[in-house]
Amino acid sequence: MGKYWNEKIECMEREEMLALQSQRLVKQVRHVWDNVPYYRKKMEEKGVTPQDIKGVEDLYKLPFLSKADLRDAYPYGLLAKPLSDCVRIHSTSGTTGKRVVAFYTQNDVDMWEDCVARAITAAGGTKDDVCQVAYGYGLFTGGAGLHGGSHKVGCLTLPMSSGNTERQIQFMQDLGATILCCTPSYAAYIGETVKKMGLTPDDLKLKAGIFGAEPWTEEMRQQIQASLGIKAYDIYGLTESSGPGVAFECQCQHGMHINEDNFIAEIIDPETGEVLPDGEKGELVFTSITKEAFPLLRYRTRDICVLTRGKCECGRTLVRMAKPMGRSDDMLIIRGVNVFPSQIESVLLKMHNVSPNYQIVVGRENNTDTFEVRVEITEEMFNDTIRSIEELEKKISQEMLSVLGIKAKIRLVEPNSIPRSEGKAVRVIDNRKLLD
Ligand code: DLL
Repeated sequence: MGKYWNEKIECMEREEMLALQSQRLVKQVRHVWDNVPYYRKKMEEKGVTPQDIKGVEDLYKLPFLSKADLRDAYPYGLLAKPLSDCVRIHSTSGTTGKRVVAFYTQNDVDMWEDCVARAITAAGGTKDDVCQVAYGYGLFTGGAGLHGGSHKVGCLTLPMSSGNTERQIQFMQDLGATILCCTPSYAAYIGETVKKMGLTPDDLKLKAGIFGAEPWTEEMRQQIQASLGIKAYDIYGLTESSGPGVAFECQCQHGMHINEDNFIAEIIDPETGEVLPDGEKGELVFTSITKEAFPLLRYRTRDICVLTRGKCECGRTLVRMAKPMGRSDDMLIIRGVNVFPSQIESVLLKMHNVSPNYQIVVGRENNTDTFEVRVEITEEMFNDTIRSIEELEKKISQEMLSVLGIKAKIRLVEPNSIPRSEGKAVRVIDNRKLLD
């Protein structure tokens, strides 16, 4: 088995890819215009018709879609196929407002699973692997997405879902799982539990992990790799665009390759909506050019990242996106300074004697924001002197100030005192929202 799932597409020359995207885009715009009155109205308001879209170069003429549109049109307003042609529904894990529901035809499911198969193959997966899927199953796309891709590759699939961590590890050992798929925070927890159970990575057959659904840093990657004895790969996606597999990491781990034959990516200035050149940081926007049931055009993801072109050493020509540094709506504004949880994680994981378990607590006192970072220390540190604990607090506080530009109160807490997550981690508690 080669290192590509679909070499022709994954290594396609730029000109050819642009021609393919253009042809698919023209067809998709017509499909949406004919079948989605909600978006057609948006196009009419902007004075655009399908005739104006002759290729990728005309993409900028189309109106954006946002999460607010999806909520407005809930549940069927953006459906582009009769419900009788749809075979599946998934939904976002968001906790505020109405959930977003996405619909899939059988062709949509096939395309999605094909994208995930590319990710598994890029992580070294073949039909000889045992793939343990520990993302949640259900409305969340993680379980179903990795499950479908794993089948497609022909791996022996272990549909564990998340939770019951000791049993998870027991199965991993007994059935010789070689690939683990879950959120990075859950992978870190599994790593911790392996150690607690008196096992080492040598007791497991794992070789790779495919982790995504939430931001995670390079430092976190190193920790997970060491605790499980694997190479850890990033995977990106969102319910609105089908699920995991919109982009995936290859062996080179220099950004995630976007499946451009199905999704056209743009980076825009989140304030003005202006399209930014490759290499500039901004909000990621996706246009799905092959989806039938729920084909979003110029969907604003709120994810902040950077695109890089140029051939990767793996041979793929697909554009790469950097690890998203957070969502524009996850960005905290503390005392007027923009703070991303990923910056805090990066500082903490560079320190010795702290674990990757932390929580950011923001509040307000006397009209001023309070900003506290709780972080667990390791067992070894816990048994150390108060003086050395105070020194560590001071060191973290200084480093945080130099990276973020504002002072955080660092509170070192006992090992295992911060709740663990089996899905997406809850890193931020913003008590200011209750006060507003
Ligand atoms: O999280 C889909 C998914 C499942 C991706 C499993 C990867 C693995 P949603 O619940 O709709 O879908 O959340 C989508 O999660 O807009 C990003 O903000 C964030 N996200 C997803 N993957 C990554 C990643 C799934 N690799 C939202 N790095 C997206 C950082 C990610 N953030």
